[in-house]
Amino acid sequence: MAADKNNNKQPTAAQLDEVKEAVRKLLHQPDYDDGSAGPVLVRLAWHSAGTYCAKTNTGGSNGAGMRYEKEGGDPANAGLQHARAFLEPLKAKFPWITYADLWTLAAVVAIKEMGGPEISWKGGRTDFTDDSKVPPRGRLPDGAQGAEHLRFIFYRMGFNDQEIVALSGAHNLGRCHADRSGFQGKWVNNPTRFSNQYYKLLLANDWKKTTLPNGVTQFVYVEEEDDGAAAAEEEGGEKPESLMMLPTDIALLSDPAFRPWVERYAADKDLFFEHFAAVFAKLLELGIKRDASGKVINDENAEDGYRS
Ligand code: CCH
Repeated sequence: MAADKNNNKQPTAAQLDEVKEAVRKLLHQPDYDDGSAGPVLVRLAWHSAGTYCAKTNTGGSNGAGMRYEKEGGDPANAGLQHARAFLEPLKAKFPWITYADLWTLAAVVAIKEMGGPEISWKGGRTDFTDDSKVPPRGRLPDGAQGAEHLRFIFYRMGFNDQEIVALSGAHNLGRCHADRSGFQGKWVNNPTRFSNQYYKLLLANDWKKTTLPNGVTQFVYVEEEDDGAAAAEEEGGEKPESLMMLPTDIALLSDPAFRPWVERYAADKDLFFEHFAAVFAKLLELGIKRDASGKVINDENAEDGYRS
């Protein structure tokens, strides 16, 4: 973003580059999960934006409401304190950037760095100074449910069926943690590499419904010997764990409007990247009103983060 001489509070392109470089540097976390902070940073941005309700024009990534217990304590956000903690030193180093901008920008940088597409990102989000505008809990999807629930949640934000399937491709990244969501495991063998593998695996495998010791139901596929050995080698000799899908992921296969998009994205990585970049950029802009210069104007009472 170029410096705007009428609004000297906007960061310069050089300032933003410094933040992006700092995000790239923090992604490598050898002692965390699969060695990268990337996946959980992507989930942070998604959950910050995914509270949006088009009808009431509430929620969305503006405000960084997850800093408050009202939103941060939503059981759907369990584990995202790790993502916020990863970014805290950057907020200290670059106090001019708002949390709302930092969380969304970090995801865009992480996706690119993990081999994904370039996603357009605009800054200028403000941070709430109290929790009065924080959206109610319960707006984020529940992995135990099916297609109807996905439509209920994503139509509320203004997405269509194709966009729901494209967004779901983020499950190429990261994993489920029993102590966060109750689900357990990763969707793909290399969960720190952005690809269309998730769709390929959805279609290629015979997913078996299983109930975990904690009573949670998910779907698993245990790899064949050969694939397992290759994956183990790739991951440094560790025994391969079985891959998993949430009931909501499996719903993409059984629904007649979702499935054709799963098939297209499995067959065409470039199409998936193009559609994912567009829909993720849209997600991050939900609920953000800008004037002609791009300045965010929807929250006149919020602290302006660019006042250093
Ligand atoms: Fe997701 N996701 N997600 N998800 N998600 C989980 C983890 C990640 C659902 C449920 C879960 C999106 C959509 C959905 C990521 C990105 C996106 C987990 C495990 C559950 C459960 C959490 C845990 O235990 O740590 C459901 C239901 C939906 C419905 O559509 C969308 C959209 C995105 C982004 C565009 C990422 C990334 C992760 C991995 C996080 C990590 O910590 O590794």
